[in-house]
Amino acid sequence: MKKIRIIILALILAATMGMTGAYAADNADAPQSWDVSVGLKMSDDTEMFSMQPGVTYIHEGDTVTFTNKDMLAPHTVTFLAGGPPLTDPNRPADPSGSKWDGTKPLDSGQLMPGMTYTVTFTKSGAYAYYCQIHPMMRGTIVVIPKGQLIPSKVEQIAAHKEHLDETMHLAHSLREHAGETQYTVDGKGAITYKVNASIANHKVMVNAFLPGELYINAGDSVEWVNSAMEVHLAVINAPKDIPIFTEEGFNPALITPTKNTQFDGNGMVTSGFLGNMEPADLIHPSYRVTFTKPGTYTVTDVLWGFSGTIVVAPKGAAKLVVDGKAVVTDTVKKNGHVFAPLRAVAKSLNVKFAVDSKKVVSLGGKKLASTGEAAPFIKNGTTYVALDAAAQLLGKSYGWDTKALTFTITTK
Ligand SMILES: [Cu+2]
Repeated sequence: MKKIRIIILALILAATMGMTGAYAADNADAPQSWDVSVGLKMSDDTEMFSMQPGVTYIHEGDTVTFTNKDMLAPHTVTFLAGGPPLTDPNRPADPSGSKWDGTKPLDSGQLMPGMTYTVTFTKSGAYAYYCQIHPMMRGTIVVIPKGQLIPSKVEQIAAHKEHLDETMHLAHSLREHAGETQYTVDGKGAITYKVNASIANHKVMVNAFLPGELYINAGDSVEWVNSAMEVHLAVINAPKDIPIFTEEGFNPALITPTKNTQFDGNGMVTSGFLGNMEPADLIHPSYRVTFTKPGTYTVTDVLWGFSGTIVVAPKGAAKLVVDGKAVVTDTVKKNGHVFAPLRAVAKSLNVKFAVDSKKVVSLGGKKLASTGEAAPFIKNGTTYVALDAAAQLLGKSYGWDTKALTFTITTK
C-alpha cells in the first residue's frame, strides 16, 4: 500500500513541478558541477528506470546534482558507503547541498519528479548508489583526485547521448513487438486477446496500451496484462475526471475490479490495480473482460493518463483491418471470399473508385473482374467487392485469419 500511495502522490506532484539542471562550462581548475537523471522521461510514453548516466567521473570538490526526471515515480539517491541497507524508517534524510566524504551513508529521502538533490564529493573513491524504492536503479560516482585526468564533460555527455539513442531504439522495438495483435483460443473456440498495460524490460518502460487499438468480435475477450514495474489501471467507460481519491483513500470504484466481466457496453468496468507486486489482494497481474455488444470503447489508465481503444464487431462478422487500423464496415462472407462495401474499401485503401455503365467496378483506375466467385455484387443498393480481389488488383499484401475472422491489408 505504502508504495502505491507514494506513486499516487508523485502523480499529483509531477504536474506541479518543473525540472532543473544544466551543464556548466568545462574549467580545469574550478570545481565543476555534473548532472545525473534519476529515472528519465524520454518521450510522451517512454521512460528509463535507471540512473543516467550510470557512471559519472568527477574530481574531488565537484558537485553532482541528481534530478528526478521520471514521469510519476518518486526515487531516492542513497549511498550506503559499504554498509547495509538503511532499515530505520525514522532515519532523517540528509539535506541537499551536503559535502560528503564517502565514510557514512547518505540518503536524499524521497525525491518527487522534478526535485533535485545536490552532493559535493570531497574524497576520491568509487561510490555506488541506488534508489531504495526501486533497488535495480543503480549508479556509480567515480571521484578522482584533483589534477588527474577524467573523461571530459563533452566526452561523458557524448557517450551518454549514444547510450540514450540506443535505448530509444530498444524502446521502439519493444513497442512494435508488444503492439502486435496476440490472442489465444480455448478448447471451445473462445478467443482472448492480450493487451499490455505498459511494457518494460530492464532498461526502459513504455507507458501505453499495446496494441493501442484492437478489433474484436462480440463474444471475444480482452485480457489486460501488466508485466512492468508500476501499477496500472484499465478502465472501460471511465467518466471524465473520476477522482482517484475519495475521503477514505483510493476511490473504491476504481481499485475494486468489476465483478461482472461480461461487458454489454453500459457502465464502467475497472481492472483494479494491475501489477506484479504486493499486496496480492489489491494488485493482480491481469484482468479479463468479455465484450458482448458491438461498439467502440475507450479504455483508460486513469493513473497514468493514457488510453486505448477496443472496437467490437458483431459476433461472427468478418473484420477488415488496414495498416493495423480497424475499418468499421459491414462485411459479407460469400464463396470463400470476404466482401465489403466498395466505398469503404476504396476509402480505407486511399484510392478512387468508379462503377461504369456496364456495372464494371474499378479501384485506383484498375478494373475488377466482373465474373467469377470474387466478382462484385449489389446488395440493398450497395456495391460489395471482394477484399482479396481488391488487394490483389492494387498490388497490396493481405491475409485472412480464419480464427480471429480478420482480413488484413497492408498498404505500406
Ligand atoms: Cu526509484
